[in-house]
Amino acid sequence: MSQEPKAIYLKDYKVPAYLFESTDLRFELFEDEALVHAELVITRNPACTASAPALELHGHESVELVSLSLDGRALTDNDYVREGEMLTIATPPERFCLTSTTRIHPESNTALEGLYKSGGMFCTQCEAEGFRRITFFPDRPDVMSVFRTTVEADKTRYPELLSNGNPVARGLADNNRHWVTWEDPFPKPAYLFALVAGDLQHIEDRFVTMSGRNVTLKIFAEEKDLDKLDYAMTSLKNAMKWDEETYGREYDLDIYMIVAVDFFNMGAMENKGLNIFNTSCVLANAATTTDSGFQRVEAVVAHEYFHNWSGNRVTCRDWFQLSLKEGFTVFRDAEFSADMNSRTVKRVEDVSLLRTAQFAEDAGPMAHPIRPESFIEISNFYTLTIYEKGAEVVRMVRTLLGEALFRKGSDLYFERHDGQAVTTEDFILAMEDASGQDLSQFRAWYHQAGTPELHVSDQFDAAAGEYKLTVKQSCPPSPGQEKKSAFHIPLAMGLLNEKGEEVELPNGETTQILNVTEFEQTFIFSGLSTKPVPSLLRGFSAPVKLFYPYQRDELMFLMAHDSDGFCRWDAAQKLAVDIMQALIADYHPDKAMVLDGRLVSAFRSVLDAEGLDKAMVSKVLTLPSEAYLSELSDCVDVDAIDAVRKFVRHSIAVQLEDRLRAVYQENDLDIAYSPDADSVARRSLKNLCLSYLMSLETEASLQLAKAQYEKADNMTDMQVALVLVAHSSFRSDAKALLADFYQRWSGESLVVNLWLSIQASDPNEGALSRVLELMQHPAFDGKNPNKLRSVISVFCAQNSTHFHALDGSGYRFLADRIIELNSQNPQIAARMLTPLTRWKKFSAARQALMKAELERIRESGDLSKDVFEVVSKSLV
Ligand code: 0A1
Ligand code: ZN
Repeated sequence: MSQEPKAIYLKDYKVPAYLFESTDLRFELFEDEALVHAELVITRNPACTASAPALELHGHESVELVSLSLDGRALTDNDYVREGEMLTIATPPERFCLTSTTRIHPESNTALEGLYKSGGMFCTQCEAEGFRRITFFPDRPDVMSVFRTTVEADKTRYPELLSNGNPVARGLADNNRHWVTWEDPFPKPAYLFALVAGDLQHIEDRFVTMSGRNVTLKIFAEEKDLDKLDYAMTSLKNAMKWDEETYGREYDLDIYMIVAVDFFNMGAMENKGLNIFNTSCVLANAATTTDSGFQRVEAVVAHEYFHNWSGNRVTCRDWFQLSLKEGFTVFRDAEFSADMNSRTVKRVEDVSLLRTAQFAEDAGPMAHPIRPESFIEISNFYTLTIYEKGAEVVRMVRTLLGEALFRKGSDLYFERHDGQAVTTEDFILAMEDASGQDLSQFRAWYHQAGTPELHVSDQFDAAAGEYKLTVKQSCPPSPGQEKKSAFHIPLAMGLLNEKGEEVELPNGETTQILNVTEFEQTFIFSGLSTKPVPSLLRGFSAPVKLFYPYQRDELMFLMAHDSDGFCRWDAAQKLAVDIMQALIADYHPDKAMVLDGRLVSAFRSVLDAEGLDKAMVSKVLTLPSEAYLSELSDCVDVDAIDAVRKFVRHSIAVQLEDRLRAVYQENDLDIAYSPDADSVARRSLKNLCLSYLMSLETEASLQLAKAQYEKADNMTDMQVALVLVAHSSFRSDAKALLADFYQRWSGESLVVNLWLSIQASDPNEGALSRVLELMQHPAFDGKNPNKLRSVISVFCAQNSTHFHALDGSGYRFLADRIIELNSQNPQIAARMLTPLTRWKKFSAARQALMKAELERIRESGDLSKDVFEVVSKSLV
């Protein structure tokens, strides 16, 4: 990079000077290049007030301009300026036709943006700014055009030629080539463009929409994966039905296609009518996919489908509005998954992710509001904040409005903005207009970063029968935002009397939403004879950190009595966290630890209780993760957290061994695999018991795990058994089982990824050299993001004692990989850098080592915008 990349600001937004009536593309695909012929009908935008505006088109430096003409007249270098990523034509006519031919190189495109090759097939990824790597075009979401696309390629290698919309013509060409033309009637921004050419097989089904239209559904994959497409098809049909019932949204084209590709930077992409998916988010069958894999497929298929309305029909004006489509769509897919499976379990999982990873992001150097003010590289902003916190903000809108008015608001939003590119402000305005509610103060959630903190205290006046809750809110500073204004926080709460019964609240119900709007506010409840125990932040009604000085006994009381499932789980988490934090603070390698017996008795009662949802039992009995304990620490003590977790897990296993074995047996049923919620719950409880038992490291538990591995008819049971043995101190059994597993599954790329991750997260001595060895294994491919994630990201995130080794070897390893990946795949490089950006959370010794590696990356030269932004912001 010759000069430092510059930031782009929301405040500089200008309406586009030209509109694109139609976009006609013709692709000629070859093994050593692709030619792209574009014919664009362009008119002045009446909304642009500039007098004689220039036409500005984006075009990446990798795009070779072969020819360019305006209304049939060939343009020369003197007619336009090409500088950086822009091609500018100074004063074009009011309405004209621009034709161009560009030459690009999909075969050597390792960034996986634009048109590239995944294995033997061509595919595209255009969001956010990939289209500029294909041809010259205004690559901004507020320029929408009707696309007509012809794809021409060799007939033998690429029998299937796909693009957005409906196929309208096809034919043969010379040299064993063929072509297909596709028309998409819905105007769309370039980021939703897609093309696929390959030797693909597909399954096909049909959906009849609520107005009686027939939609053909096709899911494409390589032939060997045809047996893994049914679950995605079922999920797609469920999602289509759910969106009709829940949001009144109907699908609009005659055909909906999904294609599975091996090489993909993210999870999947909602291109109009032609979704492209990472194989990891669409392929599933019992033999090769774990329960969480099945759930991911269901959620991602639904997510991309829901984008057809929240994203495609109504899109974003600019990339600062990314959460408009992503936050809303994540909220929609979370509710869908909650309806398909267990609602509380889904909530617990989402909150766990938010509280560990998103809160960490919100407290780190890359913290940004869900509607950022500026960025250097938009790819760096596909974050947990935009997606998950964005979904929480939409959830709060629903909580404040109530279900009926929220639906009225979403109907108004879709109706008012169908076919437009809009802003988060438009979303909030529709919600206000439909409900009559004032969301002025609520808007702070869109422009203030950081996780708000609520400090709650209480007072009981026995004589007056009055209970007072005082809530203080604050929010720590984040980059560029020293002081924050007060947020409008919906705080769902209830009160439990001494018998554990819910108290009736002023609204006549047992749960009430407190509108926290001031920095300090007191809420009074009267008519109480004894001091209640408060149940706070029910259902996790706001993405905040809530502090209330619960006694351990009160947490056990809430675990037993709270009517809110989320809060029952949270009480168990808080109890475990409280106990573990005390042990961590007091940790010394030579000092014996003692476990507060209350945790064991709480866990025992949960194991013994009749009729509890098994999925919830297993969530409650799962100890807080290392990542969560780290997030909660001001200064992360890696070794103490690791030692304390092991100690607590082992102590629980010792004291509950018989119960754990009994529950294991009760749930170890010999019935055929099904990914339904009850079966998933049963397996998760059984496997949790097995993991406690394996922490005893007895011969008996080893035999139990090995037996499970041998007899498993599904990947969930097999993988858990393998992890437990592979990470144990039974090294020869570990080696044998890993070898056996690879031998069985070497032909299944996604299963091999599990095999790689299991080894990369193995905490036994010598982890880093094992990782280096894995990277030499034939199963590893340094150009495939899934492989990189399975080895490198898993090592850094899930093998913390080795990643944080005090000799700095883990940090050095990661920095070396980033420097290599920076030019090959900048998006992945920047993403994988995250663990180093958290250096301020660690001891002085580790801080120095981490910082030194960040500096080394910064000095390594020729940084991509992606890596530059993350490194430079982290070093501030
Ligand atoms: N819009 C997609 C996410 C996505 C974003 C960028 C990509 O490539 C850089 C790919 C996919 C979604 O939300 O699913
Ligand atoms: Zn999305």
